[in-house]
Amino acid sequence: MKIGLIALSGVRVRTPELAALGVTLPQFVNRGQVIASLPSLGLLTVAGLTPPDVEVAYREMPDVREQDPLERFDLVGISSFTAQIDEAYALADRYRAAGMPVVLGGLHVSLAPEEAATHADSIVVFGAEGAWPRLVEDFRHGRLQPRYDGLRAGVFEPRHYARPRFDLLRGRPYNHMTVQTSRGCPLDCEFCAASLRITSAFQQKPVPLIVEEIHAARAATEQPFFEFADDNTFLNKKWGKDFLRAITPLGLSWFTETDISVADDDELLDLLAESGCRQILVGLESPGADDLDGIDPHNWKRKRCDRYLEAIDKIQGRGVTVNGCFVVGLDNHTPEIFGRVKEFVERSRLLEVQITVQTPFPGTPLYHRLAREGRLLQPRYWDRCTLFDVTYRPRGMTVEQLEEGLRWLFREIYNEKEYIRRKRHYMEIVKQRL
Ligand code: B12
Repeated sequence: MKIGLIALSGVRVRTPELAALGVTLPQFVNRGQVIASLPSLGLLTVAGLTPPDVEVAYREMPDVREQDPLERFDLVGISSFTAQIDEAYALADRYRAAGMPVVLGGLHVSLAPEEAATHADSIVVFGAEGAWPRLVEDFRHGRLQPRYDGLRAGVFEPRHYARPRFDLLRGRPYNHMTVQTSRGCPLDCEFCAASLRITSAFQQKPVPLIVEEIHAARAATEQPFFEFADDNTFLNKKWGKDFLRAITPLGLSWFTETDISVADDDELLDLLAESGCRQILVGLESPGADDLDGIDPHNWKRKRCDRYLEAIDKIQGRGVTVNGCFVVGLDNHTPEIFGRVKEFVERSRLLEVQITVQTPFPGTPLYHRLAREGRLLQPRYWDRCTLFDVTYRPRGMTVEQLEEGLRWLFREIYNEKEYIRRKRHYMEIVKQRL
């Protein structure tokens, strides 16, 4: 039996003016090309959970063209993010029309299962752990069920965990690798559409398993740069220190996503720098406390906001850069937000910045609220869930003001001159600390 696991890779933007701008902004494009090469860790995990006597093929399709011939498999598994779900459905329909049964799984399928079920022989909702091994056994015995619910907790326990099949990436021309160290995030921001939505509790992988995964990933790629595919790696400082001590001897270069509280702990920061961490991506979301009111149930980010500048200096002073993420179009934002973000970026000396537009991904609390308030622009706008396309009526400005403000910020922040200025500032901080 041969199972084909198909990843729709690459990045997506819909609004033509933004797409056009994207190709002319050097810093934005560079990062775009790097991230677009990341593999589907979801499908490598599914491959790891497949019984060893079943052959697995992993394929990446950056661009699905109708005329491309379909490779033959006994069973096809396709992963899903919202932005490319229509491409995933079209591909699933073609495989099924050619007589190959299809299983759909992943974030979008978990958030919109009824819709996904109309394009699949079976769907897997939540994690593949606890579902995929059962599904493969059922398929072998001719009793495939239309839906399998995977685990939302305990996914890293020995009886459910399987190491992702990094070996399937051998020969791939990219050296960026993803490894997941945790799943979920208790901050629970209203707009978040990441792994938090397929978990019922924050879960951390035992450190020895992460080290084994790193070795396996290294065996498949020469000198990989690691991106930890987490929502919030250093939530638990004690676990974080154990993890950093374990990976320091490995001599890695790496990146992860976490929250600003890493700056509270000097020992953690020192370990972070020693372990080869090059950059942490932090969701700052907005420069002012009032902007952040209500975005997470405990107003955690609102309470932290006043200390953002100090925290960024502290982290970057260790030689670890901060990629500060801002979301524009929050309910408390008015058109003056664009200028304030620009000003904050200048003051902060952040080396890298990510600006996105608030996006009501289906199934998130934000989606349900905006639907209730009648503010969604279209009933179904999944291909615009790119983080760069406006899909709802903002509260404090018009759709056009939000679109224009986003483009203005892109031009102001992602240009060579600005980047050089930020780099110079960053070097000053590093020198001060030496
Ligand atoms: C790495 C990454 C990428 C990579 C790799 C994509 C890929 N092919 O996997 C790249 C850079 C290409 C990418 C692109 C995009 N991304 Co991205 N990306 C991530 C990131 C950082 C990690 C994802 C990951 O590896 N998770 C770990 C794995 C193990 O989890 P998983 O995929 O959920 O898989 C588990 C289950 O879902 C399930 N499963 C998954 N697939 C399948 C398939 C089958 C058959 C089965 C049975 C089960 C199953 O089993 C797995 C194990 O339990 C997350 C943010 C984060 N911190 O999580 C954003 C994230 C997934 N990306 C996001 C977005 C918006 C995008 C883009 C639209 C950005 C853009 N404008 O282009 C594009 C999407 C284009 C596309 N091709 O789909 C959003 C998606 C939200 C959503 N609900 O759709 C996230 C959550 C970030 C965010 N800010 O919200 N991304």
